[in-house]
Amino acid sequence: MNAREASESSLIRELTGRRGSRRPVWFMRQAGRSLPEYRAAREGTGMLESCLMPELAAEITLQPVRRHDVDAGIFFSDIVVPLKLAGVDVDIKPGVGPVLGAPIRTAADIDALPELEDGALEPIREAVRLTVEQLGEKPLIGFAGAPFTLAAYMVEGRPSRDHLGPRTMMHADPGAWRALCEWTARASGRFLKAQLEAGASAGQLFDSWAGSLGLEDYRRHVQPASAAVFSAVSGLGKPLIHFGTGTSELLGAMKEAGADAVGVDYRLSLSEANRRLGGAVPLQGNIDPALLKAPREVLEAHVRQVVREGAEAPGHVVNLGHGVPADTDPDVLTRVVELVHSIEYPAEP
Ligand code: 1CP
Repeated sequence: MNAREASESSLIRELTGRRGSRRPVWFMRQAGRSLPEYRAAREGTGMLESCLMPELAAEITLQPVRRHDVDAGIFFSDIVVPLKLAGVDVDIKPGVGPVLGAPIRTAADIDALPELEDGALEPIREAVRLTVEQLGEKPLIGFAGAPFTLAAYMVEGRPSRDHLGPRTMMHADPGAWRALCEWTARASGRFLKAQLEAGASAGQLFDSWAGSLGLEDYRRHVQPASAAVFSAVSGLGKPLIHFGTGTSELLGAMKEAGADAVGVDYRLSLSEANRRLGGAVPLQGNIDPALLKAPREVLEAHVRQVVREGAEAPGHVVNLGHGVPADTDPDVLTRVVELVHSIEYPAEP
């Protein structure tokens, strides 16, 4: 898609606070295990290996766009792909998630981390180019993991619930913590920049686990590194979304890190999120994924409420409050898209 078409897409209009002709909707984890065509395409190929096969990554990115008529593709990759491309021993284990061969625990471990070279990102650029070519007039969203969420996997060495390891490190050895966040910020910044330069129309920074932090720790030990990722790409003029879960108390600080729009999880109503952000920030969210399995009329009433509350903000992109659960019936998602598109939408005066 050329730059003019992209800037007029409903997604980009809402993210920049301009109403368009249709209310945009996409879903976090719209590509993935909920789709039989995804399971077929991935058969016999490892997760990280798939991310580095440009034709396969493009095909998987396009699958949910074809099936659901969502208003954007989200690039099929993973937040740990830049670690892998830098040469860190990381894998994504089925049913578990990212696992490191050797967790990063000391200043010496951090010093020894290999730097992500720009040339290593070529498979990512190629996959984005192929995807954008086939998406036609729909925009592609690029993404990266925020420094805290990435560092949490690196320190714990695997998924964790309370992220005690990284939260201890930021206080016990603030110098090492800062160095680790600077490393992850550089890696994520380069990964996101490669996608935006190759043709993605917007970017999302996932700080999925930032909700385990209090506001003071977030501001002192995390926000500067997230701000560094935003500033690495802010010159490209593409709207940037900042999302985390359990981050109701952090929304203002996440906006201040340099985002144009804020993703809200399912725990906070969009009306309240809009109030907390001074009515000045486009919002994304926040259908509760749990309701995808509720009776049709219960889900429909919830979606209508999300849409009503989103209309109070200067822009609204409909999404879930976190990712699509793997066992979701894909037809339910298709119906949510139809419903969102069918609700009367105020045209620009
Ligand atoms: O075998 C499989 O199918 C692997 C499942 C899977 C998929 C489809 C993983 C492992 N990652 C992905 C793709 C992915 N990951 C995308 C693109 C697809 C899309 O959104 O449609 C994106 C944007 C991500 C980002 C990602 N990876 C996040 C942030 C978003 C979120 O869900 O909060 C996180 C936290 C990860 C880590 C990760 N990768 C995979 C899993 C299962 C996890 C989470 C593990 C945990 O619980 O800590």
